[in-house]
Amino acid sequence: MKSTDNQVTNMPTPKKLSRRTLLGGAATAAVAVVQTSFAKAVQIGISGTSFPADDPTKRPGVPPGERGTRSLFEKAAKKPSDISSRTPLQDLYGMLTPSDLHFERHHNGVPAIDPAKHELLIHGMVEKPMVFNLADLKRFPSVSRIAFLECSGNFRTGKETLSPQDICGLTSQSEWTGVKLSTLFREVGVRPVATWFLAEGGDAAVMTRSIPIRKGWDDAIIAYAQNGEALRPEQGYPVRLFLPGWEGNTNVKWLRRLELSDQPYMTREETSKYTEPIKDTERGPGKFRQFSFDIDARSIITFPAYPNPVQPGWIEIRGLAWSGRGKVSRVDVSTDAGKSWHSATLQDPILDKAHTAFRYLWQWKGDETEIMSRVTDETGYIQPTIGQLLEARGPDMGGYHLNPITAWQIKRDGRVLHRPETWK
Ligand SMILES: Nc1nc2c(c(=O)[nH]1)N[C@H]1C(S)=C(S)[C@@H](COP(=O)(O)O)O[C@H]1N2
Ligand SMILES: [Mo]
Repeated sequence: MKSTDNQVTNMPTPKKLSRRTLLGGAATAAVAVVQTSFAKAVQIGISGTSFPADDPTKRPGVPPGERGTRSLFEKAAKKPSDISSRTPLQDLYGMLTPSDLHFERHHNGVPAIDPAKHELLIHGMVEKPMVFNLADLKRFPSVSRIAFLECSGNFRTGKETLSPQDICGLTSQSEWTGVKLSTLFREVGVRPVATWFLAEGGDAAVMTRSIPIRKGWDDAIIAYAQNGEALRPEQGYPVRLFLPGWEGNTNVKWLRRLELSDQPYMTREETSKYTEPIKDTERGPGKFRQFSFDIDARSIITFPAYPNPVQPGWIEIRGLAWSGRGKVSRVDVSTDAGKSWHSATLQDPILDKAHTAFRYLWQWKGDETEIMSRVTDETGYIQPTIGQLLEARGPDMGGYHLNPITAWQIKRDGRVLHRPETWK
């Protein structure tokens, strides 16, 4: 083992096991790693009879429990701030986000709601205003769909020591189950004059957003379940609006009211927030884009990525790609700082408005370089560079809907660092 391995890696170098090391005797590197983690587990006080013995074949294991647990060796966590917490994309596999690692964004905390008392009112331009409780909602035909949810403020840059979680951890993917909003629209008899509806949450932020009616008729879901269980409180228990492919903010959690109207309501979240400055030349100076609902296609390499180092040899570059406008059609990967591009393998299933896993096999010879990915969605939209975003949106792009190609610098010693974007 080279000396750098001990300093930087949290993945032990696979070591060839001889018959002698297998049968005991000198401690192998792999065993040493396990013992270190075990010691940590003891330190944080989770050990006890349930934790593996030195030799787990020598005493019975733990009996089944009421709920499963994650291995104590696994450290993936959301690293919360006061207002949000981010999915640790670099620690996950495949296309689904474990529910307890789904990102969170709350404008005034997570309310505690008794589902027996919660009601959803649908009124305004309808024939028959109605109130539905949770049991009512569950009696309607249900739908399930796997789709991502992303906050439109999902972007960070500015220093090298940022992980995929830091840069774009405000996106997660679940299977959402509930009743189609179109089913409820028919039930209440939405009047043809209605062109918008207001969605209102029952949290301390009383989040409100105006949504064009066509999204309600199209694929909006009143979701009460996520990944096979009831919604988590953080995700809007007991019901949230789920709008596939639309900016996270419109997916109102703890949903308590829908009001049908013939115009948008111009709430705080669609006037002072969640709008983007547009180029002076487009509509005159000081103009903002409003109701920018679609999440633009984006991809990110989650391995290799900071903080995990690499070693020379064959590396499976892995990442996620998604688009709010449909399916991912292709992902290209560059391992020479954007000079040449190679098409990555997409993992089935490739779903509409869903995180899609990609991979590309690369032999790293140990030279310094930059790697990056670029997605194209089925509308033909190609993920832009930060320069192209600037060109299209102007120098003051604001903080929403930023989806630039993200590059990782690979250093000679195997360190992987974010390449900060510079434009301000
Ligand atoms: N009622 C309510 N709904 C809300 C919010 C909120 O604060 N209150 N935050 C919004 C924002 S900005 C985002 S990005 C998503 C986050 O959903 P999540 O916490 O389930 O990931 O919920 C949206 N819906
Ligand atoms: Mo958000």
